[in-house]
Amino acid sequence: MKNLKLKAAAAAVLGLAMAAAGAQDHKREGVTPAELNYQAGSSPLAKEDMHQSANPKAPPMSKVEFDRARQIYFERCAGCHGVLRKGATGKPLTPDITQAKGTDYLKVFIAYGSPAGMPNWQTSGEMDEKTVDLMARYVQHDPPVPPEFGMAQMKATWKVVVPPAQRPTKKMNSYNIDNIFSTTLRDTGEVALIDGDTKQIINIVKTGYAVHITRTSGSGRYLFVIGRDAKINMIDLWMPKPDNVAEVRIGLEARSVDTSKYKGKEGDFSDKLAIAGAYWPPQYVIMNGDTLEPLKIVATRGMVVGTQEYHPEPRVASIVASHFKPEFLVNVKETGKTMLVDYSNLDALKTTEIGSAPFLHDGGWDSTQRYFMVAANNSNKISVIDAKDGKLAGIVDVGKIPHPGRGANFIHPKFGPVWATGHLGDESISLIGTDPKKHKQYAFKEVAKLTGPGGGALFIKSHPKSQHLYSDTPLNPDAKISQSVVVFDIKNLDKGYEVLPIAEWAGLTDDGAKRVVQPEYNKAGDEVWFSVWSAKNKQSAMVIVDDKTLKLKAVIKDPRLITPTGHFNVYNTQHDVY
Ligand code: DHE
Repeated sequence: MKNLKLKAAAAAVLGLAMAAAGAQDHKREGVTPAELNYQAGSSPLAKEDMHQSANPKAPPMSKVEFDRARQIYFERCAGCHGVLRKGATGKPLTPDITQAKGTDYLKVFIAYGSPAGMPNWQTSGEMDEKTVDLMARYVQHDPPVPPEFGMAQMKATWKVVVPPAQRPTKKMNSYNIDNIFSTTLRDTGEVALIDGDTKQIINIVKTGYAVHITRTSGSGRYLFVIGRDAKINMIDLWMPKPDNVAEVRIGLEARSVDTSKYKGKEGDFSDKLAIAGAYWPPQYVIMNGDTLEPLKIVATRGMVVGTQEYHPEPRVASIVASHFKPEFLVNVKETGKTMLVDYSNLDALKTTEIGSAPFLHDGGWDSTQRYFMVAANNSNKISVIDAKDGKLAGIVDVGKIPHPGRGANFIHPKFGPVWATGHLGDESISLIGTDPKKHKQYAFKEVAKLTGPGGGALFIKSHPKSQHLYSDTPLNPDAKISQSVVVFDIKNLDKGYEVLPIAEWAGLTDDGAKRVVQPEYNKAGDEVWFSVWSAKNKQSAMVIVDDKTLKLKAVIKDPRLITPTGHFNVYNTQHDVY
């Protein structure tokens, strides 16, 4: 009986939801499992203590219930609905909205999901009826606010393990450091430094929780690794055994880090400064490039492009260092703004604000390193930022939820230099012209669409010395697709793709997910490395393909390679080669 009632209510609510989705939010219809898995990553804020405020209009909740619900919210919901529930890629869930809907309506929504993208938490078996009831009551309470994280907290976490004066004055090892790969070991909070020449692990370095990316210093000597918990580790590749020399936390949750790379008339800034962007608190932090001492914190709270409404938690997504000026390009997700931050004088910080489209996420340079191509992912657009003239060069409509990583540059036989992105939400690969001088008619337009094997694509890559374009699809629900990559011959794109069964080549014997993630070239541009990513308790591996023959070249299997995801070649990362 109870079930029948719930089903009847569900039908009514879903009908309303569909109408609402159709009317206001047609772009989010038909959200794929790939998109949902990708965005519903656990937030380290789940572990932070927060204050429960008593809202008399909300259904009662004990402190124990509130804390349990808060933890679930930060593990499952905050990625889409935002820390303060003001809405991000998901809808806002503030008490004025949720109390008006009421507990029964919310329970149905949480249990059955919606065509606009809400997962069906109960019918998928992820939550039981009690948990759904708990969450329906929780979202009617005032959102608890995680603590701020300012200079005092940062300084308390800042450690210089080896001070600059005690570091080597020259390279003290025989590694070809240009060809070292820093491989994220996501679930152990470590990176594996792998010698690209011998394929041997040099060291496993302890880092922050669920490491996200590695970037290199301007000189290529140091690696900067950032964890989801906003901890940065600085690794010195000149040490006899490269290891951690400094660390700091710049917030409670983060994804991006980079270093100053400009050398020119205003000075040589390589290795001088580092920068990292936080998801919470919404801020970026500029640090000393030698020691990670935090120097300057800048908040990103502000107005959304277009609507010009205030957003209380615009997260900092990709950050990249300009080669044209002493500037960092800081992409602020929810407000849809790229801040060009002039770091030549931190006491009189000048910032150029370029608005394009909300949900700026990942991106990379065109081949001249003048235009930064950044995915406004939930807007289905690529914004093009001209780092030389400090202006918006274009906004390009592409497929559903573009996800380029840093994208791929190559010369198209007809359209000249192009930059490519794959998509999380569909099988297309968009090619965008990037040469406004010699191929003006194609510049910053989608000039062609290739067809990949399906949605769930995360990373795409090419190399100036390669004839190939590789695209992965680790979040595709079909294991055959998520466990392989496709390769296009860039001189014969019409021929379609060839499939490389990377996970099969790894020869793993257990039943792990074996998702194949992120093509990354070696320095010479004649090998392409992939992670075969399984859960923490399953075997994973790295697979290396010969780029000329597209045949298997090597497999690295080691019990220490737990949950490898991104892997970053030192030279290619230092010089932005992709
Ligand atoms: Fe990432 C890049 C954020 C999920 C692996 N990821 C980025 C960047 C951002 C970001 C902002 C750009 C950094 C830069 O260039 O400065 N990623 C997020 C999320 O918010 C999201 C959706 C959910 C989350 O909770 O983290 C998310 N990312 C993932 C994954 O699930 C991946 C596959 C595995 C993991 O580590 O969790 C993943 N993200 C990566 C990698 C890069 C990245 C490997 C760097 C790509 C590159 O080529 O530079």
